[in-house]
Amino acid sequence: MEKTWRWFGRTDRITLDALRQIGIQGIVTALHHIPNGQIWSLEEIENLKSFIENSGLRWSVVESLPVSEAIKYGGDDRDILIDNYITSLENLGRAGVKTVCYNFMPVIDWIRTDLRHPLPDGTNTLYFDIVRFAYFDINILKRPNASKDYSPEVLEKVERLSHTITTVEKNNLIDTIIVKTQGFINGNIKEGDNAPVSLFRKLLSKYDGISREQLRSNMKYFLERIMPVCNRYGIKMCVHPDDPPRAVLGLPRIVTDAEDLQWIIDAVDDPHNGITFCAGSLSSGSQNDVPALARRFAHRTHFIHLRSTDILSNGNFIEASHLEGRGHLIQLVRIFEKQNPELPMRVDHGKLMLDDMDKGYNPGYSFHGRMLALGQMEGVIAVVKDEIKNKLI
Ligand code: DNO
Repeated sequence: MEKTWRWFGRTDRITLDALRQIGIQGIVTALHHIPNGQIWSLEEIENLKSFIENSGLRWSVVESLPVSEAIKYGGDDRDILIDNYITSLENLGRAGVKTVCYNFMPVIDWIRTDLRHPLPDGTNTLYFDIVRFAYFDINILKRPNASKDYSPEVLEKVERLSHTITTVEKNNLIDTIIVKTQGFINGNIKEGDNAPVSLFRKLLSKYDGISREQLRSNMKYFLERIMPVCNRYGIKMCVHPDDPPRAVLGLPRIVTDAEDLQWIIDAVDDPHNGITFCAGSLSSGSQNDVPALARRFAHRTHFIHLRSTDILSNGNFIEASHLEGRGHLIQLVRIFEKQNPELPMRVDHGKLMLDDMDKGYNPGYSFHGRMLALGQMEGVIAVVKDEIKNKLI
């Protein structure tokens, strides 16, 4: 596997020189300063590409070229936005950056309720608490009929929480769910936006009446339009699974499990229409057997996120060590190394540890935590390469 690292551009406090020192080969990044929906010019792309290459690295993967909301809900301006998307793809193709990660999650990308969940060893990790999430949905967002989406046990706990939760905790919840996890990945809401909750409600309303089938048909429409260009330039598109892989806040989600992944690759049967195998997102869905998914979809996987989670008995989930948990990363390395030893992989979501704590890194993107995970994965990859070489597997 090619060892890559998500780097947030020139303002990232983790430098490319530091990444070379820890053995990184390829960079995963985006033109983060260009607003969602606008064209990535050839000049801007080449500029960043040379900056990366001047440090002895390569720009391996774009994560993400964001898909605008109107493409997802099928708004009047979707064709213009798809035209812009295609122009950006053509420019990436001309510049030779040919693996592009994207997602098709309506309104909200990845979801957590706690970005600093303390672990017994003194480190912090990311956490999803179903009761706090339901509290946000029912009592803060006040989404009509939201309580229908939760079990009686969860609703009872939400009721109890509503008597004890403080204003600070409520604000943190809003900040975590719709601001801090979204802004840095070119999401819909960013730090400093006024009245994020009402902004969020407005976005949700765009999806009134949009069913799972409709969202699928909008995705197919998008894929049918971009695939000829991907073919011409050899661009591998890879859709990121929904995190967590299930419907949330009344929004459909369509990249959740084996059936969805199969539907996507069948929607336009072209090798350029592929998957980002994010073991972390997939493992947080109890329906998913992650190694089985890897075996089934390795042939269409263009990019891998090595990360793992554990689902707790109360339905919450937590990031697991990269060597443990439902992601079964050791098995995945075996599957993917055999499939294609050139596949780019990045470790995803490290813990906050040592002097990561006060650096203000984007949530999940610590330095030491990710470096530890990278070291662990490198060890696994070395063992697997040795197994393959000596025909042990
Ligand atoms: C979070 C990430 C996602 C991912 C996008 C890809 O840490 O895994 O935000 O980058 O969904 O489009």
